[in-house]
Amino acid sequence: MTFTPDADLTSNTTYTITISTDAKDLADNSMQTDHTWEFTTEVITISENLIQNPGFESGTTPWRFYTNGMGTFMDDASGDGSPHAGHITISQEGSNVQLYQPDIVLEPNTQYRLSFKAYSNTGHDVSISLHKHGSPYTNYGLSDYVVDLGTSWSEYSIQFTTSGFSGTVNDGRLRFWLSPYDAVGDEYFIDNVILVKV
Ligand SMILES: [Ca+2]
Ligand SMILES: [Ca+2]
Repeated sequence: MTFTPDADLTSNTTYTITISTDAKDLADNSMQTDHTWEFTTEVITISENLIQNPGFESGTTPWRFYTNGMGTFMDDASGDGSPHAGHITISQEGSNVQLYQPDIVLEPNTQYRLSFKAYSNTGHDVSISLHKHGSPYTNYGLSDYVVDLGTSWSEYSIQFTTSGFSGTVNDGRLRFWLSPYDAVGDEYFIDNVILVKV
């Protein structure tokens, strides 16, 4: 006998199945008593992306670009298989050039995986940090991790364990740091930024 539910079952839930005495065998004999058993579905943890607007498909918010040189940040470039990507153009080098997203909620001493797609027109690189958004900018477990970008879309993945805080925080800043790698005329493209608990 095969039972096909109308809707998907919910994870981590106990279901009870009853075959009542209405059930009959091929010779038309009813069962003498109801037969009941139960089972529990598996626990499935769906890791939620902690990054807002991860593919730059809804404008540039809440991403922020800062440079003490000169440059622009827009969502006017094509992504890798999507209409938009984050697009930074450098018109004057700076010593502090960063694309970041604040207000990231993080649990202490927990494994996370950051992945993203990126390239630059010169293959110039970027480094990634995750730190407290405000002073004293405490590092939260990912510090100046250098990613060797190429000149066409590639996907990068970094696994790390949070540190530097003891209770859940909501003030993480994920930072793509372009100096000292950037140069005048550089264009950087970033898309599909995904930060999940592992
Ligand atoms: Ca995109
Ligand atoms: Ca490179």
